[in-house]
Order: sequence, then structure tokens, then C-alpha cells
Amino acid sequence: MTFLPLSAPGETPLRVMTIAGSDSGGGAGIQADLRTFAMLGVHGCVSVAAVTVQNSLGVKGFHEIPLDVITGQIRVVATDIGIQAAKTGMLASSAIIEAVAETWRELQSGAGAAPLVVDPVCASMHGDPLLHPSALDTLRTELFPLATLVTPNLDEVRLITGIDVVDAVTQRDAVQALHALGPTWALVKGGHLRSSSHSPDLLYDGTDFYEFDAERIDTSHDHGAGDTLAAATACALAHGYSVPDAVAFAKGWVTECLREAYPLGHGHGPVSALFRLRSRGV
Ligand code: PXL
Repeated sequence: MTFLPLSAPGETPLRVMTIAGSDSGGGAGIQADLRTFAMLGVHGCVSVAAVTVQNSLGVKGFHEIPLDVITGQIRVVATDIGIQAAKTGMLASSAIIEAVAETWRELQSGAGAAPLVVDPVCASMHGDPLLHPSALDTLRTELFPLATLVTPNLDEVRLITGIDVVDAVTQRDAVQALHALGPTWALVKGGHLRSSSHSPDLLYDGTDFYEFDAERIDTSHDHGAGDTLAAATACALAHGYSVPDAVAFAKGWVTECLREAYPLGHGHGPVSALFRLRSRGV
């Protein structure tokens, strides 16, 4: 695959921020985002929204970071270092979503706003909750309208729209329902359509549908795949890619990360952005 352009030695790279949760097992969340950012040559900045107590077997609990600390991290970075794109992941509660949305509106309104990828993380792959159910409405009404792109998986699509995606027709219904909530673009990932040997993702901007039909990699080590897709998309958007081109790039990236996923602990292992080191001959 072709990678994103690198900055020259000593030159300030593009900056991308993740506003998300920490995974102590290092597979998903902020840790996955930062790995993808680094391997794609962007400088990663962070607003930690929650800290999970987690290993390969599941999420044992989490701690929410105080609202002023979450918004403070966004504000001080955006006003000094500057960011060319951001993504959100685990935001845990309605109050956190509201605070992040308010800060984003304040900092990024109008022309020159940085693109925002919203990965509406609701639960871990083990089904452990990462978002209070009462926060779904805040996600829909406060954050989705600010998003350049939303990237739910099929479980999240069901929670957010009530639509059970089982085939191409319901996938189309779902992407339209998501778009109606206000993001500029909506993506419905097909990776969890287990009957399919392919993994067709459907992207929609209110006018055109784009389908991305990458090879489906069959592995139980796919922890962090959704985070990695959203992180790579944010990096491509920071480089000025159009949304369809950014999603196509990110889909290729996560496919390679899935190909090199590895076992970890006694449960599910993570996708691996470290394949990028191999392709550089290290
Ligand atoms: O992959 C979704 C995700 C995002 N963020 C954190 C997580 C998980 C899944 O477990 O733990 C912190």
C-alpha cells in the first residue's frame, strides 16, 4: 500500500488529536490511536477522557477524567500546538460528550475548522459497556452534528439508529439514518457481517454512496480495529484527503493491521500497526 507523505527531518509534522479512553492492555483506545498516528508519521496529541482497567479478557472497570481536565487538554493543545484533525473514541458519559462538543464548537467553529472523526464507542468487543446508555441521546444530538465523519460498527449502529444491519439493504437504510443525525458523512462498517467473506463498508454524504470492499481478514485478534480505522482516517483528513479517499486509505491500513494482528494474554489480541516497521525493512 502507499503511505501518507512524511514531513522532512526537523520539520513540524501534522498534528492529530485523539479524545478517547486509555486501554491498560495497550490494544485499543488511545494506545491504538497513537500507534497508528506514529506509524503514519503524524504527531499525536491526546485528551484522555477515561482510563479503563483492562486486559485481553475484558474491561474490569473505568474511571472518568474530570470534565475540566478533558476540555483543558483539548484547549491548551489546540491553541498552542494546533491540530489539523481529531478523532473521538470512548467518551464514557453524557457529561463528557457535552463538554467535548462544547469545547470543539468553541475552538473549531467556522471556516478553517479541523475535520473531526467520531467513532461512537459504546462497548468493548467483549460486550463490556464503555458508554452509559443514557448518553446515546447526547451522542446523537451534540456530537454527531459536529462530525465530519461518524464510524460506528454494527452494534453501535443498532444502538444509535435502532436498525439491525443484516444485508446491503439494511446497511443502506442505516447509513441514511446516521447521516440524518447531522454528520457531514456517515460510514457503516460491514466488518461484523459475519456471513460475508468480504467486509463491505458503506459511506454516504446525503447524495452519493461509496462502497469499500476490502478483503476480510478472519482473525479473533481484532481488538482496536475500529479505533485504528478512525485514527488512520483522521490522519489522511489532516493531509487534506477527501473523505472517500481518506476512508479508502484507512481501510487499506486497517486491513494490513489485521493481517499482522497477534495473540496477547489469554483473550483477544490487538491489530498491529507495527507492520509499518516491517514494510520499511526494519
Ligand atoms: O475498541 C473500542 C475501544 C475504544 N477505547 C477503549 C476501549 C475499547 C475497547 O475495548 O477499551 C478505551
